[in-house]
This record gives sequence, C-alpha cells and structure tokens, in this order.
Amino acid sequence: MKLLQQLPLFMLMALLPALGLAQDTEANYNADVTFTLETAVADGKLVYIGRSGNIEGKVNPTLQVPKGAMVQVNLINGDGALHDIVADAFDTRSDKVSGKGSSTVMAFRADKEGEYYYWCSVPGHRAAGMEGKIVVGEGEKEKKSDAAEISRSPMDIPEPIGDRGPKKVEYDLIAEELEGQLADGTSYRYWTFNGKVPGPFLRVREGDQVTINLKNKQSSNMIHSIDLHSVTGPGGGAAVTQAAPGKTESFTFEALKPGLYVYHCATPMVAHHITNGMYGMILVEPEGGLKEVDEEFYVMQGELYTAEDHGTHGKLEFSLEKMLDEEPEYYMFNGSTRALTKTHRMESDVGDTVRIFFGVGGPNATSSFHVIGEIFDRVYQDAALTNEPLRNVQTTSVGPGAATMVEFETEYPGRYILVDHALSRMELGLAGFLHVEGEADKKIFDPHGKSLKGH
Ligand SMILES: [Cu+2]
Repeated sequence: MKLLQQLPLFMLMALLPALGLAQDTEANYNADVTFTLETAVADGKLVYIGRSGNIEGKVNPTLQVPKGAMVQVNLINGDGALHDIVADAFDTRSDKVSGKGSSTVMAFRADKEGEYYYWCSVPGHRAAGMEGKIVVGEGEKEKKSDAAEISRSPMDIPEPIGDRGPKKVEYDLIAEELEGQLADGTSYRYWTFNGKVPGPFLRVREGDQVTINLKNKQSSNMIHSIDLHSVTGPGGGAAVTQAAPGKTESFTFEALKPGLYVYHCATPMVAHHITNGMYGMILVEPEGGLKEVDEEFYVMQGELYTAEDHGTHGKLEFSLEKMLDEEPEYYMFNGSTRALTKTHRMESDVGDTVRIFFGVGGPNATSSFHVIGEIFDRVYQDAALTNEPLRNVQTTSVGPGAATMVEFETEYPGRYILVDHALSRMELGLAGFLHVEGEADKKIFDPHGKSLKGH
C-alpha cells in the first residue's frame, strides 16, 4: 500500500491531458483527495477494499469528494487477477494490472455534483461485485482535530539586526511535549521548542554573547537539551543543557561566525527527539547585517515515522523500526502537512524580493529544495552567508542539520509551490504555497488566453 501512496504525481500529470481534463493553470501538483483501493476476493465475490484513511477496510467503499476536487484513486492488485478501475461519468480509467501487488492510478476532476459509479471493466467483474459509488457534493466534513496547532508560521521571524554592534542577548526556550495536528483528522504527540515546529527563529549578530535558558516543562516525560550549530563548545551546548522535566539549564556562547545554523535537541535517542519536532534555526548576521529584502520566510523540512500508514486518521504513534529503516510515513514543512498550504499564507507582490531561510531538521532525509515556477536568483549554499552566492539556481541540496538562504524576485503573479524535488515526498505531505499578487507581464509568461485562476 505504501508503494501506491508514493506514486509520483508526474504519472498523474501526464495522464491529465490524455484524459482531456482541464488543467488548472494555477499549478496544481497535488490531488485534493486521494483514495487507495485494493482488489480482493471476499465471500466468493470480487470486490474493492478501502486501504486509506476513513475507507480503511470497507468493501466497495463510497468515495465522497467535494465538487471541483482533483481526485486520485490508487488501485492495488491484491489477488493476482486482471483488474482495472473506471469511472465513465468522468471519462477516466486506469491501466489494467494483473500481477499481485502491482498498482495503477485513476485521476479525474469531480466537476459535477451527484452520485456516480466506479467499477472494474474486465468482462464479468462488475457483475461479480466490483462496483462502488462516487458521491460528489459537500464531501466529507473536514475533521477538526482538537489537537494543538503546532505548525510555526513562516512569517514568524524577528526583525533584522541592522547596523548595531555586538551585545548580550538572552533567549528562553521551553521544551514542551504536546498532541499536535499533523494532517486533516490526524494528530501526533510532538516534542517541541516553545510549542511549535520548528522552534523559534533566533536572530543574533556576529560577536553577540548569547545566553540560552532551556526550560523543560514539568509535564514532559523526557529529558531534553539543545545543540546549536552556531556554538563553539562541548556538544554545541548539549553537554550542559540536559534538563529533566521541570528543570532549567543555561549556558552562554559567543556567536563567533556568521551563518544560518540548525539547532536541535540532543538527548538520546537524538534522532527520535529530532523527528518528533525538536529542531529550529538561529541566524547569526554578519557585521552590518543582511541586505534588506521585501519578504523573509522561515521554512524547515522534517519527516515523521508513524507506526500507522500514511493517511490513517486519529492519533498516530512513533515507530522506532521505521525510523531506523529510514522509511518515513510523513514529510512536512513547518511541522504539519497543512502548515504552508492551508494554515499559514505566504505572500509576496510582483517585483518584491523574497528571502527564504530554509533548513532541514530531518532527521534523515536530504532535501532537493526547489520552488516550482521560480529560479533562485541567489543561493547562499550551505548557508555560508559571507561567501558570494551562487546565481540562477533551480534546485539546491540541503542535508539534515544543514541550511541554505535563497533569494529571488517574484516577477509574475500566481501560486508557486515549495517542494523537495524528490517528489514522492509530496505524496507524503511535503508542499508549501507562495502566493504572488500583482500585474502579469505577458513578456515573462504568456498563457495564450488561458485563464489564470484567481487573477
Ligand atoms: Cu528532546
């Protein structure tokens, strides 16, 4: 099942024109709704069985979708006979698959309300039971979880340092464990700095004396600590900040070198503390400060290893085995799959210069950071801020515990998608939107009369 949920959307995108579907010019790499079905023999009948989210285990489940949604149906062959899935009402069908464990996909836009059918077109199979309903309408109400909103806003960044001299700076960080929203209808018990993922963006100047007070909440079960990559000293601070629940541990360091640095909890098992959300970044600005820009964003990538399959609703739990195998079920920007697509809105105007502070908490996956439809004018590779930037870069590689600073002008309106170009990860939750508003210059991009949604 995992395989299918990771089906590259390229396949889906390639399918759309062939199916004669209206392509959304507001770049839409994501299906709005995804279902997974598995073929099976049950009580002598041929059936589809739900293998995702709230259709899990249901026989010939009704696929409830909102009107206008881009729908993706993954089909796994579970019995080794020849099968497919078709929905004539939407002029869509999958390839036929026959090998047990093989898989395929059907995609369509639910552009009309009502009740329709999906079925298997192999002769006799529909009559033998392979049929279910597609209901287009209100769709299932979004399950509002009462878990905390743990995603940090990418706009949550302190003011630039400017032209001041070195001084003393003090930060209070609080290690807090709490149930947080991971995806629609899905929560996870995160471990955080200050209740959000990533932790707060710390901003200091080269030469500052920085004091870190790490308080571990009384309600915590675990010891927590902090290792900042900007620190020169034992464990980056971890050696002296192992704080038991209810305790506060402090230390002071001099910010010797300018740069953008990852910090994270460094209490064994360190990878466990990081995956659960204990990472953030500290910017050490060089003398004179960074050049002024119109917008700054703070984005971090991480992955989660849940015992349950991707898409399962309810409270998910950690799987040590999956973490050691480095097989995540979720990838997220800023802590949740919704953070940069629904919860927080990143915006800029045409002609603005945007700066993204991008880092990878991980703990394991390297990001091929890319913004679909944009080119980075400047990349400060590995966040080496005092070096000359690379210019005109499509994608930049950022490993775990590493960061980059990218800058680009937003020249044309539309919705631009932040991704890790290892795009299977988008299927597991990794995407962010940058909305650019303003006048369209046809010289830069001419849609040949096609309408651009929202503009
Ligand atoms: Cu920790």
